[in-house]
Amino acid sequence: MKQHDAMYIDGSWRPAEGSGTIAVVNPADEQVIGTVPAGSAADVDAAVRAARAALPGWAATPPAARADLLAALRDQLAARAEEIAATVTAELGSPLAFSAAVHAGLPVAVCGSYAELARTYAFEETLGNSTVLLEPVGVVGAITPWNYPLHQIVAKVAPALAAGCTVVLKPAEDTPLVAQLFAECADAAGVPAGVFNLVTGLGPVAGQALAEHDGVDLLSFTGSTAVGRQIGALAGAAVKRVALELGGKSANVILPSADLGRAVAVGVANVMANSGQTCSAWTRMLVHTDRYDEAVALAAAAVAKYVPGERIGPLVSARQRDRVRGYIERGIAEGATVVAGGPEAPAGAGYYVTPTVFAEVTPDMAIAQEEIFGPVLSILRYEDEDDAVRIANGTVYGLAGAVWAGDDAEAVAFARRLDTGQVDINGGRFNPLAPFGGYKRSGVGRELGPHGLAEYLHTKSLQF
Ligand code: TXE
Repeated sequence: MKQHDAMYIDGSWRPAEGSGTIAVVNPADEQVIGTVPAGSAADVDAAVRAARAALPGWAATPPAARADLLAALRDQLAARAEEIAATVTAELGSPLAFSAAVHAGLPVAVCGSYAELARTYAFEETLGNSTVLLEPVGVVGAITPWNYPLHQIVAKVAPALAAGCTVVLKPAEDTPLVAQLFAECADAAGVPAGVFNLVTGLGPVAGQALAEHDGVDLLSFTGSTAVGRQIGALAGAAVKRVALELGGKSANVILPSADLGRAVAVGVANVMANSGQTCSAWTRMLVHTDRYDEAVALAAAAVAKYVPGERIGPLVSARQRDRVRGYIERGIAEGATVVAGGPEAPAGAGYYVTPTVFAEVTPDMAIAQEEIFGPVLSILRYEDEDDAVRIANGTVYGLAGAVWAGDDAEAVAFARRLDTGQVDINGGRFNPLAPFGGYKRSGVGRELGPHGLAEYLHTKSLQF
């Protein structure tokens, strides 16, 4: 696998200011597969300066030319899809087929949708006697997590570039290699020097330096609620724009009229995807009491097919594995019933946990309230529709969810009562134009589509 012992700043690969490095580990076999520079505050400063210097030129580039560049970037990502999939599998551990379809495929779709949007978006609008100019916010500091390492990068960088902003990216330390690949793609696509910059490094060092930097106009962060709070506080103190995509505890509500078999099968697949390391995962399945036992049996049977090391990968790190196992033990201690899996780890190397289903979960339990971020499903029962709404809305989060019913209209009527940013109706299909983001403590702002683009734009009104 090709690697850089340098960072991409101002259009070229430069050595880091210090000599620190970060080891990258394959979570499937615990072997070190490479090292990347551990960037310092000085490296972040160099990258922010480059981004600031490049801003006037890029902001003045016509949207159609920005669109052409994003189309070229999409083509680069598509051309290198195999390499991208192999890299994500090596540093995240996801099965290769999933890496190819999702980790490599999704960014192509998202980058392509921003190439289109840059071309068609109304960067100027008329309101009565005013003309409103939509202008780039400026230099963006993007801090991304490891769970969908390339998607998270593209979901920030593509709209930022479409808007005319310049970017400094600090990717997760667990998955920096695909970030290097992305920088190569940006370079090959012809992104001008300084418009996109990559600083690898640790969160509390490079991430913190970026979040605190005066030269950054907008912070876009995806990750834990704890760090999101700190970033939001820094942005508040500096009065700068912030977008936060944080955790979730989404509900998969199966109404009595639904096709139970399909709803459970899709629901289980949703939670197991990416080893459960998905902020929008439907980790709480809500089933009417009359069909509860049937749903539990179906879910337990479905999960048994997720054999670790075959259909489901490891977790990203020993820390995440221990955290998830801790939640499984906690669920047992709180009195929930394990109907599949449990805390015993599969034998051998790798940060695996056994896919687990809990039944008889009550809304007050930690496994019904907190983000576990692993292949663990909690099944709760409800008595009637009001009860289901109460349970679904009864966490601090509100990122995603699903509703299943005999027809879409019934599901939509229920979805209107949910305090959450995105709901899949009777299954749903991914749409790169649909806004994604949280109600409540799941975050601030939206990603993807025109709503995601708007985060990177200032409005200036001219009155005539
Ligand atoms: O996240 P962190 P972690 C949730 C999920 C998971 C938990 C912990 O529940 O179990 O968070 O994951 C950078 N200043 N999500 O510890 O630390 C860090 O380098 C600036 C949900 O890995 O928040 C990385 O680039 N930056 C989620 C990024 O923040 C800092 C995805 C995310 O890491 C920093 C991932 C600091 N002080 C985890 N400290 C989602 N919403 O999809 C860390 N970082």
